[in-house]
This record gives sequence, structure tokens and C-alpha cells, in this order.
Amino acid sequence: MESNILRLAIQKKGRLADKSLELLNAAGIRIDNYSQQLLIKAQNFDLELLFIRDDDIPEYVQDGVADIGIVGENVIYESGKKLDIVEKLGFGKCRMSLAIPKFSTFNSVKDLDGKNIATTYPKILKKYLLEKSVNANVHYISGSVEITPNINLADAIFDIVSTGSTLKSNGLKEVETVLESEAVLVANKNLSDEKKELLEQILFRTRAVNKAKNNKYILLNAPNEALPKITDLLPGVKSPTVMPLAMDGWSSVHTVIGEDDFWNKIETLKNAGAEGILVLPIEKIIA
Ligand code: PRT
Ligand code: ZN
Repeated sequence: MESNILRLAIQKKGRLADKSLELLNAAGIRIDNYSQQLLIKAQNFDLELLFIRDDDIPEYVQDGVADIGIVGENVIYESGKKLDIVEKLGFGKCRMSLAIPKFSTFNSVKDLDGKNIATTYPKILKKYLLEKSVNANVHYISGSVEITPNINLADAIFDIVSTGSTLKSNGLKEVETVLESEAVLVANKNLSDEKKELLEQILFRTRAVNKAKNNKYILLNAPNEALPKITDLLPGVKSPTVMPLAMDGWSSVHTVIGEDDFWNKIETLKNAGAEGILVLPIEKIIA
């Protein structure tokens, strides 16, 4: 019998594990008695969690052992599995880059012709080299790729970079970014209608949470003559709320403002006459 519980595969331990659980938690999905069991049912939603290694997630979701999963794009592309990428989740961000010893010269990827490149991601690398018509030897290494140039195992590496400090401390420099990656929600291509509906409910919630994260609630006071200029600067979800203050000739303005440019806007708002500006975090936005 087809079960109507949606099964989500997430990383058991590692860089994506906590953030994956945090996202569910913020979406109001309660996972009690979480103690690294393999499979656990949510308390208040038709969802069960399967905790596995991230490398296994694409295959499990493709084969329907899990219905959906949270995994890095890098892992999906390397797996070559056929999945629907449903949503970018905004965490686990990194890039996949080529790096060489810092004193080597580099003009273009063509310089890697005939060279040895070590990587844990041979599929992604080979595809890239083919696109660029570079004829290099790709060596698969299961870990600590960054040490291979120092022990003369490779001339270059292709690996995940985040801050760049691993490359730096191994005397390497990043010369080419091949791919940007972040954690995404993936789904099996043949979900039943019931499971699709459950997935939509989860997406509705996580989108509200992620949208809220990227925005702030702003309150400020301004003299009435400054209001046209100030409300122009603040579009809000629909349009800003303007309320009179007890003090004659003054109003209070409330609205939602994007995280990205909020420092710039705050300067401009002050210059336009805004005072007593408060900026608050938002928990959820249902637009
Ligand atoms: O045990 P399991 O197989 O589940 O975990 P794992 O060890 O394979 O993966 P894990 O937990 O290390 O990473 C999971 C995912 O996080 C990756 O697949 C990426 O999508 C994403 N991610 C984000 C990263 C990084 N940032 C990252 N910095 N994955 C790895 N790194 C490593 C990188 O390999 C390199 O060694 O960190 C080092 C570089 O970091 P910087 O900051 O020094 O540049
Ligand atoms: Zn892994």
C-alpha cells in the first residue's frame, strides 16, 4: 500500500545537518526525541525524516526510497541522478573551483592541458574540461584533496571553497570558479498527488520563513512634510502604514524593508527627516 507520509532525507551529520533541521523547525514541523535515529516521524505533520550521508541522498530520492531531500547542488551534479530541484534554500553556500600552487603562473584554463588534477568531483570536473577543450588527467581522491600538490600527486586541484582559508594554508590559489552551489530541496520525479500536496504545504511554510529572513520590519517617526519622500523610499509589502503621533505635525511610518540595501536606505531616510528608527526581525511573511 502506498503510504501518505512524505519521507525527507537529510544529512545525518555535517555542514547541512543543523540548518536542515532548523528550517523544519522554523516551518513549525516538530521533530521530538531527535537522537540520530535513522528514521523518525514528525509530531505534527505527515513527514518522516531519514538521516543519511549526503552522498546517498540523490540516489535515495531518485529511487523513491525517500520522496524529497535536502542536499548540496555539488553532490547532485556529481551524482548524475535525475531529480527535480524544487527550491534553493539559501544555506550551505560554497563554490567549486580550480586551484594551483600559489607561485605557479596561470593565464587561462588552457594552461592545465596535460596536467594532473586531483578531485573528489571527477564528473563535474570532466564535464567542465570537455566544455573548455582542456585535455587534463583527472585523479579521483576521496578526501584531503588540498594536500595533493604539495606531495607532487597533482599539479592542480578542483574542490569546494568557502572562505578560501584551506587553500591558503596549503599554499594554493584559486584560479577559476567552475560552479556555485548551495543546499537545495530535491524531489523524486514521480511523486503521488498526495505527496505533492504535502510538499506544497512544506514549501509554503519554508518560503514564508526564508522571505522573512531576508526582510526587516522598520518603524520610524517623521514630520508630516517629510512623509512623501519617506514613503517613496519605503515600498513595503503593499505600501507603508502611516499613523499620526500624539505630537502635532508628526507621524509614525511602519513597513517591511529588504535586508540587502537596508543600511543604504537608513542613511537616506535619516537625511529625509526620519527619527527614532527601529529595525526588527520578522518571523514569517505570508505575502
Ligand atoms: O558525512 P557526509 O558524507 O554526509 O558529509 P561530507 O563530509 O561529505 O560533507 P560536509 O558536511 O563537509 O558538507 C556538506 C555540504 O556542505 C557540501 O556538499 C557542500 O554542498 C556544502 N559546503 C559548504 C561545504 C563547504 N561549504 C566547505 N567549506 N562542503 C565542504 N567544505 C570544505 C571543503 O571541502 C574544503 O575542504 O571546507 C573546506 C574549504 O573551506 P574554506 O572555508 O577553508 O574555503
Ligand atoms: Zn559526503
